[in-house]
Amino acid sequence: MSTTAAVDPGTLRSAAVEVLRRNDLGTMTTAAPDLYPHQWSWDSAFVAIGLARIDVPRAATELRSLLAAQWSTGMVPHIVFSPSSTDYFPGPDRWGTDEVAARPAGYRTSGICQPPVHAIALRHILDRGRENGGADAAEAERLVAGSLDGWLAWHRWLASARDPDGVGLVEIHHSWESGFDNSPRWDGPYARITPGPLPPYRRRDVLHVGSAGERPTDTEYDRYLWLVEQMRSVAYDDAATGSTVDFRVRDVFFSAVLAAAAGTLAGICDEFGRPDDAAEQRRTAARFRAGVAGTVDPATGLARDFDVRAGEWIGAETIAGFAPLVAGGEPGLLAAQRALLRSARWAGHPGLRFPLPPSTSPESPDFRARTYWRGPVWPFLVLLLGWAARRDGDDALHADLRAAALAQLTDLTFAEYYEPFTGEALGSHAQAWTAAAALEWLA
Ligand code: 2M8
Repeated sequence: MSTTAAVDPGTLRSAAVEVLRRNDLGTMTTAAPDLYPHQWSWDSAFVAIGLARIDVPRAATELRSLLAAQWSTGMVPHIVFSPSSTDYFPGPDRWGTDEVAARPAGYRTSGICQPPVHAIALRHILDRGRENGGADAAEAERLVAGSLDGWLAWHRWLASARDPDGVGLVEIHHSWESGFDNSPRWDGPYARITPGPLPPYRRRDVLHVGSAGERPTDTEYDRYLWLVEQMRSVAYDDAATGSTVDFRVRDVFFSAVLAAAAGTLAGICDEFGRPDDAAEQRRTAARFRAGVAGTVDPATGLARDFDVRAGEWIGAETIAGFAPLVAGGEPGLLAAQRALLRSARWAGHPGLRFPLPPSTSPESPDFRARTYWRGPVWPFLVLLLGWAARRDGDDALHADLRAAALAQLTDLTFAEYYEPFTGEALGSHAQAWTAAAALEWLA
């Protein structure tokens, strides 16, 4: 197994910058040029992290553009549609959000959300701005001052509307909210859904990848579209959605991201003279950290999602099981998770092209090496794990992930995901958050 970089860092950097430039629509960055021609919520946070390495004001603009589409409830929508493309399905007409009063005028959006990485991106922009000083520092400070209330409202909405009972886990209503669309995590909940009548539709995603087999199946897409119909039928009202929708899962990885983001936002609140907000965010972080830790299966050492409708834990062996590493937590738990991450069931598997954790364990019967969220390696997730490792003082894990990630990315495709055994680039190429991950690792 080789982790030797095939190209020099300058070449990798220039190529990554070029990908972000190509995806740049001016004030928003598309997640990918053809497959995803709009702004996605958690993609844009990673994009902002990468942009902060090359252009602090542009990074600030990325977060501002996303936040401008925040609903009055506090929800940050998972897609902000660009008016310049209709080449994505489901588009805004299918979502039917134009009539929703909570959506800000002038923005077309989806009606669901994605994991709240944004405060982590805000921290990166602030740090890069201060390192650079001068106009960059001033711009980063302006961004924080002007957007802090929006990020607080976003976290508050998640902590209330999506965890009304205070269990410390975020409930999601569509696997698109998790960002792990067709992960084996969701096979059980989807198997229990029988879609009702659907208006006819034609998928566009399969037109933009090498093989339709890399993407979710038509059976899965029918369920995805059915959930959209259900939420649309109640105009995306928070309370009504919970009692209407056929997919209700407490998502452990989403919850871990909220814990990490709330902890990060607390630090920013301190620096900006907001001690009460800081204390509130620390309470949120502690609540969701505890919620995440409470899901760990003693038999496998992995954290688990919970299917609310079925009333059962979800035992799939996926990278989401490492949620405690993202959330942070008690040292013994983190040490056990790090050992598992490095083990032969994960990044230490002897057949891997690069020692990086695949999205599903290669030892799991659910593993599919080429299929989207069922096995391939996702570079942005590796970056998130590396960030969390450094936050929690595991510089060795950070360094090992960095070396392997950079070696993987020197193929210069900036693929959406990679086949774990061969390193083949799969899905979309020139994926924005993959290029952003390269820039962050390089720094
Ligand atoms: C994928 O999800 C979208 C739907 O949101 C799709 O397949 O059409 C996921 O990988 C998701 O995590 C990601 O944010 C999005 C854009 O990269 O693509």
